[in-house]
Order: sequence, then C-alpha cells, then structure tokens
Amino acid sequence: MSILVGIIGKPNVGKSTFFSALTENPVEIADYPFTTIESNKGVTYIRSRCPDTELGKKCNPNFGRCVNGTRLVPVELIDVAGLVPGAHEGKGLGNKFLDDLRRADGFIQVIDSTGSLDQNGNPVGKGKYDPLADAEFVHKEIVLWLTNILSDGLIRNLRKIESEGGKLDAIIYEKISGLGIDQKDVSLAVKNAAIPSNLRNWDDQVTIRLAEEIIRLSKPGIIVATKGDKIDSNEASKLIEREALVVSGDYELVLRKASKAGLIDYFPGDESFRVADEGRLNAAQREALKKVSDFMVHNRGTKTQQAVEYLVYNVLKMIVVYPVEDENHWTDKNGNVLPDAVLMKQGSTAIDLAYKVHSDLGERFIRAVNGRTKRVLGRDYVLEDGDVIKIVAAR
Ligand SMILES: Nc1nc2c(ncn2[C@@H]2O[C@H](COP(=O)(O)OP(=O)(O)OP(=O)(O)O)[C@@H](O)[C@H]2O)c(=O)[nH]1
Ligand SMILES: [Mg+2]
Repeated sequence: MSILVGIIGKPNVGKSTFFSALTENPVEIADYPFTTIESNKGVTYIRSRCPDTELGKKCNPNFGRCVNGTRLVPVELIDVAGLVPGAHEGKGLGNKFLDDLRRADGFIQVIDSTGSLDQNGNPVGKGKYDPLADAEFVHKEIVLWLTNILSDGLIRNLRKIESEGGKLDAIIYEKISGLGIDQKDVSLAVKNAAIPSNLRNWDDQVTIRLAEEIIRLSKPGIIVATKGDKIDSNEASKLIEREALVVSGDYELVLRKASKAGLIDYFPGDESFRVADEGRLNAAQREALKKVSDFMVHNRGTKTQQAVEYLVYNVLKMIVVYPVEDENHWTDKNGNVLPDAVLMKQGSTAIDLAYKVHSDLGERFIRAVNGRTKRVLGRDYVLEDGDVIKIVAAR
C-alpha cells in the first residue's frame, strides 16, 4: 500500500549510505564503483502530525510508529546499482536493473557534492568534476530505459492501429501498465510528444520524446547532493542555488547507529541531538559526534530525512489520510485507534481512498463520513491532509 521511491545515480556517490541511514538496513558500502549489484529494498518513515493528539488517546499503528503526536508513515525505498553514460548500450552494469524501479512513484538522484568522481564513479580529485553534470546523463539513461520498454513491439502495434484502428494512448498505456503510471498522464504525454499524424513517420526520436514526457509527468524526482560534510558552506550554497538538497547520508548513518546504541537521543529529521550519557562515550565517539553536531548546526540537520519528506510532500504532492471503521472512536473493528496512515496524491477523493484501502470497498462504496465533523461525504469529496475518514460500503 505504501509508495516506492527509487534511489539512483552514478556509481560511488553515496546511494547505499543514504539508503542505509534512512532504512537502518545494513548494506554494503565501499569507496569504489559498483559496490551494489543487486538492488537493496527497505522501508523508511516520514513524519506527519497524528490526529491522535486531538483524541487524547494513543494510536495503534499497523505500520510504523507514533512518537508524541508525530506519526511515522512508511515509504518504501529501493537502492540500485550505479548508472553510467551509455548504460542503455550495456556500459557499466547496463540499465536492466532499472526494471526494479518499474513501480517507483518518484526518484531521488544522489550526486557527489564534493565533485571528486568522474562519470564512472572513479576518483579524480576534489572539485574536478561538476557534481550536477550527472543529472543530465542519469536523466537521459532513465529516458532511454523507458524508450526500450516502449519500443518493444511498437512497430507492430502502430501497424495494427493503421489497419484495425484503436487509440494510441490506450495501446501505450497497456505497454507500460506495470509501471504504475496513471492513464491520464499517458494520454497527456501522447498529446505533448508531437506525434506525427501519419504513423508511418514515427521514428526513434518520437519514442524518446514520448518517454521523456512520461517520465516528466509521472516519475518526478529531486537531486540530493550527499557528502555535504566534506564541503564548505560556500560550495553548499552554490549547489542549493542550483536546486540540489545538500545532505550527509554518512552523518545520518552515524546518528541512527548512535541512537540505536542508546548513546544519543535523536529523532530523524531533528536539527540536533542530545548525548544521553557523556560518560559512556569514548574519545573517538566524542570527537565523531562533535563533527556531526558542528555540521548539523550550519546545515540545519543532516537533511537526509527531510529529503524524502520533501520529495513525497512537495514534489509528489502527497497528503496523509487516516481511514477508520468507527468514525466516533477512530478505530478499526478491533478497537485499534487510527491503525492506518495512507499516502494519497493531493486532489484524491473519497472513492480513491476506498479503492486504495481495498478494491472491494471501492466497488461497494456508498458514502464516506468525516470523522471530525461526522458529515456525510460523497464519492467526489476531495480529501485533505490529516482527514479521518470512514468508508461506508454495501454488504
Ligand atoms: N564523508 C561522507 N562519505 C560518504 C557519504 N556517503 C557516502 N560516503 C562514502 O562514499 C563511498 C561510496 O558510498 P556508497 O554508499 O557505497 O555509494 P553508492 O553510490 O551506493 O556506490 P555504488 O553502489 O558503487 O554505486 C563510501 O566510502 C562511503 O562511506 C557522506 O555523506 N559523507
Ligand atoms: Mg551502492
């Protein structure tokens, strides 16, 4: 039920470190290219204000947790192998592994803020490479990956339309049905891609344009410049001006580990932490935490947690909605308070929520009820962030 975010980028930039910090899954991390071969999958949690504070009762989440009114909503992450220019022609590990990202709702492209790695992820010396130069080729490789998927059997499909009729957007939609893309985005992409009216004039450039439009409309992403702990504030400002988010995945990893070991109190996304017991830290730990703390002061946190939240809330434009079975007590049938927190696109309606909870609930939808006002809501009611909703369905 949760959404999926793909972590992509050239080799060695810090994708797995970023992933490991966010999911707390131990994965292989090393300072050479192609450390990751098989994708890593895990779950991270983004913050949302939980309605349980209004109720004066603690919630019982089926997934995630709630800490003092901050609900942690699960988001799946997948960390894949590094992409290099020409991956679509088989360079590096190729781009087949991108198939693991078919279902992704959005991408986080990780870049190396220190500019120390060439396009293949090999060290070239600090500042020798423009960190943002990756953005272009990585985007291109993603587009070419989708182009390959679209091209498979395409000519045959086009000839069929010519001879038997049929709608182009419906056929394209079917081709990419496993990619979790909305039909309306496909239709819009088909409109925007300047497709020749005579389908005989369709060439590879048309397929690329179409792939580009589909990615732009349906798989948006952000750029995260990691290793932010290794650059000065001037360099960081320049990256921020160019719309990259400066983070330190490595420092977030240190914080999560220290927190797990009980050495510090740290809530992911906070701009600072507190040492639990100075006496338990050895000299090396004290020094490491001092460095992390200094960085957090001028970067306002490690920004690792914030990066995912920014993608989900601001770029994918999602809200959190709480479906319940009892609109008075905000519980499920077993009495669990606010058991589910569901991420939905802004503009989603009551019927969309019903289908999201269970296709059966969507099919048998009668009405919804607002848990706060107890007002009856129709299928087209547009959901708001934090809504508590009961769906009434036919038996
Ligand atoms: N200082 C610092 N080093 C980092 C950071 N993130 C990653 N690194 C280091 O960069 C190197 C590569 O990190 P990985 O996370 O393995 O990079 P990757 O992008 O997954 O690499 P591939 O799987 O080979 O594509 C390792 O030596 C990490 O310790 C960071 O935020 N700060
Ligand atoms: Mg990796």
